[in-house]
Amino acid sequence: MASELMAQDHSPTQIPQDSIDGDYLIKLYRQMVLMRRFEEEAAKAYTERKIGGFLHLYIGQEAVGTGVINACDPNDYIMTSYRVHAQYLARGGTARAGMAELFGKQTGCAKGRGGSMHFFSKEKNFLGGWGIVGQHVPIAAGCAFASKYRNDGRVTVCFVGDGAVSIGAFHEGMCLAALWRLPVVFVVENNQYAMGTPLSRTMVTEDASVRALGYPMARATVEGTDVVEVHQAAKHAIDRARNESLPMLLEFKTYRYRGHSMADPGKYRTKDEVAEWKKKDPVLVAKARIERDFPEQTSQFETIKQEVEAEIQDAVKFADESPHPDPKDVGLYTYTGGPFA
Ligand SMILES: Cc1ncc(C[n+]2csc(CCOP(=O)(O)OP(=O)(O)O)c2C)c(N)n1
Ligand SMILES: [Mg+2]
Repeated sequence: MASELMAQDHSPTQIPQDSIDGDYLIKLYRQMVLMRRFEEEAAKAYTERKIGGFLHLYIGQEAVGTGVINACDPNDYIMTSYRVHAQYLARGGTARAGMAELFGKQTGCAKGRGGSMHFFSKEKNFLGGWGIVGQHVPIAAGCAFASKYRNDGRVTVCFVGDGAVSIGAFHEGMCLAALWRLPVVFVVENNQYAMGTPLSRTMVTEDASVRALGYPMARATVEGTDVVEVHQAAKHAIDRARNESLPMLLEFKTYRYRGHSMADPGKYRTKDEVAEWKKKDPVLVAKARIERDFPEQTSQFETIKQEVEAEIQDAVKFADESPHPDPKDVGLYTYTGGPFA
C-alpha cells in the first residue's frame, strides 16, 4: 500500500468546478453575514468586559469555514483551533448559544465552561475549540481512525492555522492519516501570520500545501476568499475521503482583518497590506457573485441584513440575561465530579 502511494503523482490536485445554485449561495452568504455581525458584537462586548480571557476573531476568513463546513454531512466531525466562533455557527450552532458561551453563561454551547476558545457541541459533531497549536491534529486522526474502524461513513475535517504546519503534532497526525488511509481532511487556513510571525519566517515557501508531500498525501492550494471556490475544493476532498478513505490537505489563502486576538493591535503589518486584502472581503466577493450570477436573489440582501441584526441583538440579550453556572456544579463534567467519577 505504501509503495502504491509513493508511486502516485503528488502535484497539486486540479479541483473539479461544480456549479452552485442561487438559493444555496444566498444561504452561504447569509451565514457569512451572521458570522461577521456575531464577531463584531463579540468585540464590542469584550471591550465592555462581558467576556473574559482571550478573544480571537475570524473576521476576514468567513469564506473558509462556511465553504468547508457546508460541504460536509451533518454527521461528519469538525475540529478546529481557538478561532472557533464562526465555524460553530456554520455548523448550525445558534448565535444565542455562541454568545452565551462567550459570556461564560450556563446556557452557552459548552455550558459556560469553555469560553471563547473552546466551543463544543456533541450533538452537532463539533468537537472543539482547541487552544494548543496543532494539538488537535492527532486527535482528528484518531477520530477518523474510529470512523474507519466502525465503518460509519463519517469524515473528520480538521482546521489548523498556518502556524501549525511546522508543529510536531501536526506531522504525527498527518503521518498516521496517510499510513492508515484515514477519512480525514486537513484544512490549513493560511491567513499569512501566526500571531505576529509571517509564514516567510517559518517556511521556505509560501505554499503550505507542500507539507503533504512528506507522507505523501493529496493536496491543493485554493483561494480562500471566495466561498464558491472553497466549497468546491472541500466537496472534492470530503467526497474522496468518504468514498476512497483517503486523507487530503487543503490550503486556503486568507487573511484576518483584526489582530491575532483583541489584545493585539497588529502593528507588524502595514495598512496598505490590510487594505489590499479587504478588496477581497469574502462577504463582498459572495455578494458580487450573487449580483452577477443570480440577480433575482439580490432582493434578499436587505431582509438578510435585518434578520441577522435581530438575531444578533437577541443573542446578546439572551447572553446578558442568562445565569452564570452555579458554583456548586463546579465539579460537573470533570473526571472527578462528573459522570466518570
Ligand atoms: C504549541 C503552542 N505553541 C505556542 C502557542 C501560542 N500561540 C497561540 S496562537 C499562536 C499562533 C498560531 O498561528 P496560526 O496557526 O497561524 O493560527 P491563526 O492564529 O493565524 O489562526 C501561537 C504561537 C500555542 N497556543 N501552542
Ligand atoms: Mg495564521
